[in-house]
Amino acid sequence: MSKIVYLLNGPNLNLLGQRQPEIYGAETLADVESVCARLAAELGLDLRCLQSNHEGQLVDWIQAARGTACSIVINPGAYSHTSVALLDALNAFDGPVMEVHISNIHKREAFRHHSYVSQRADAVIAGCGTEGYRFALRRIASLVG
Ligand code: CA2
Repeated sequence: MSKIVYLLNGPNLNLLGQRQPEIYGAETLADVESVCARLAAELGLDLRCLQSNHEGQLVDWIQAARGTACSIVINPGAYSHTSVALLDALNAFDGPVMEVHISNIHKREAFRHHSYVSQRADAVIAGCGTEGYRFALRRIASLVG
């Protein structure tokens, strides 16, 4: 079985480490991706890191993961709260889906409390900072390993 895992980050997450460190921490997205790639390798997983500000691009990548990747880790950013298209795309993917939010979306504005993606996600990690991505990878390793 493939050990490829897609790590998808949605809109504005390219700005990590540049603004709002009190909410999202000080690490850049490049920092997060390189730490995750190292952990994934230790866990025997092959990580593909992708970020886009565009909903359709994220849909295309989720479709590309079908038949290629064993699992998806996704922080859909604000599209979590709006996108039926991401939910539909994830529903067409067969492996485990881990939804990660750096902040605790339930402690924030009411409009962040609902995520369409959570209806498909096998696990939802919120409020653990960027460590949440690493928790997701460890969970994948125990599911597919
Ligand atoms: O907590 C999370 O990871 C979120 O998915 C982040 C999204 C937000 O819309 C979700 O409700 C929760 C926003 C990401 C924006 O990231 C920035 C990082 C630094 C500076 C500005 C934005």
